[in-house]
Formats: sequence, C-alpha cells, structure tokens
Amino acid sequence: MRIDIVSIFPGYFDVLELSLLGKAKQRGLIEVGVHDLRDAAHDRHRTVDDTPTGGGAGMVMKPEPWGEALDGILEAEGADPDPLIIFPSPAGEVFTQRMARELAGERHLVFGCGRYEGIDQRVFEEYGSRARVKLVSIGDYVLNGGEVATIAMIEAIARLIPGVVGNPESLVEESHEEDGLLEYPSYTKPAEWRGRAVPPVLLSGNHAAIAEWRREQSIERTRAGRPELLPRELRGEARGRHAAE
Ligand code: 6GU
Repeated sequence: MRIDIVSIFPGYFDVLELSLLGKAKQRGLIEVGVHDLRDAAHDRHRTVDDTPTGGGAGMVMKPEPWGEALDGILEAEGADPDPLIIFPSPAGEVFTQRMARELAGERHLVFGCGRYEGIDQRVFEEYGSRARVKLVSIGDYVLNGGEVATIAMIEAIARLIPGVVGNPESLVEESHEEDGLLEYPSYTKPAEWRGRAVPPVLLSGNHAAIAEWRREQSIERTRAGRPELLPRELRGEARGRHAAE
C-alpha cells in the first residue's frame, strides 16, 4: 500500500518509523510519503491560512497550497489511477474497525491533515470530482488538527495488511474483531503475583472450558462497558457460570 500525507507538521509522522509500522515500511509492505503543505505556499511567509470569508473566528486553510500539494501526489510519475483521499475531520464519518478493514484493501491512501477551522470547501469539491474523497472522524471530541487522527488510522489500517503483523491469529481474537465483542482478559506467568492468582480454568488444560470462560468474559466485559456493542441475541442472555468470578 502507498500512503501519502499532507500536513504543515510533517514531524508528527516520525512515529511511523517505530515498531511494527517501521518494520512494514522497511520490508516494503507499505510506502509512506510525507509532504509539507508549506512547500506548496510560495509567498515570503509560506502562508497556508487566511481569514474566513463572510467573517467569523479563526482561520481557514487556503485552497491554492492544497491544490498544488494534492495535484503533485495525484499526478506523480506512476501514480495510482484510483486513490482514496481522506480528510480527517470531526465532521466526518466515524472511523471503525470495519472501516479500517475496508481501507486496508486500498492500494493508495492520501491523508490531507487540516488545521485551524478547516480547509476551504472548494478543495473537497475539486478533489471529490477527480477522486474518491472521504471525511473521517476518529471520535466525538475535537483535536487541533488531523495529524494525530491520521496516525491512529494508519496504525489501525496498516496492521491489517497481510504480513504486517507477525501472527495473523492475534488479529482475529482481539476486541472488535471476530464477533464484535471486547477482548477477554489475558494472563501470563507467574500463576500467582502479589497474592493474585490466575483464574484456575486457564491452568486446567481443558481447552473447551477455557474457550467457554473467555467467551463469557468477553460478553460480560462488553455488557459492562459497551452494552451498545452486544449483538441482539446476547442482550437478554443469562450471565455465564463464571461471570461472578
Ligand atoms: Cl479526524 N480531526 C480533528 N481535528 N478532530 C477530531 C478528529 C479529526 N476526530 C475526532 N476529533
């Protein structure tokens, strides 16, 4: 997958060198280009924002630098013919694991990170007429710009690309995957720590009992913390045998 990012703070994306993502880049599974929007602003102060037309508070990002930066990406030598442009925005569609799975199947993602009060609306219209464009929010709160949201989305997407995560099975069982339930609690050695024992069923060697316990834990965790995620058929279900443990 090719990922291009446009931002006035390219340094935010240094974190993409770390950990699994850095390895995926080294191994050529993902290719990332970070573009400084100010490189496409040509006045002495490399201005990317201006006052809102019609009045109001704050500043709006000017269309010309966005046009030059995005044209450069879309028209680059060997550019993908069908990129998806994502503008992180608190006004966008909410990012979910399902969306991450869909985006993991794309060949070319372009993230346009806005700051200030937003980007001139004509940028969305122009690129919406030339490519697929999506406004995406990572949740109901306000960030100062799209950079942190972009990093969160790239991490969620990239780890679903085959080969990025070492053990594909670890993808299947985690929260929000498989059955839409939260993940069950995990334990490792020692069997007792500070007087706290690992649940005995996990030491029983009885794989069916362990699977049943984990499923009950997932259901109870989801019921307690995120009841809106519970599948309809589990909403009324009696609590499992081990639920009170
Ligand atoms: Cl994608 N951008 C900004 N600025 N704030 C947000 C967001 C995105 N998602 C939630 N809050």
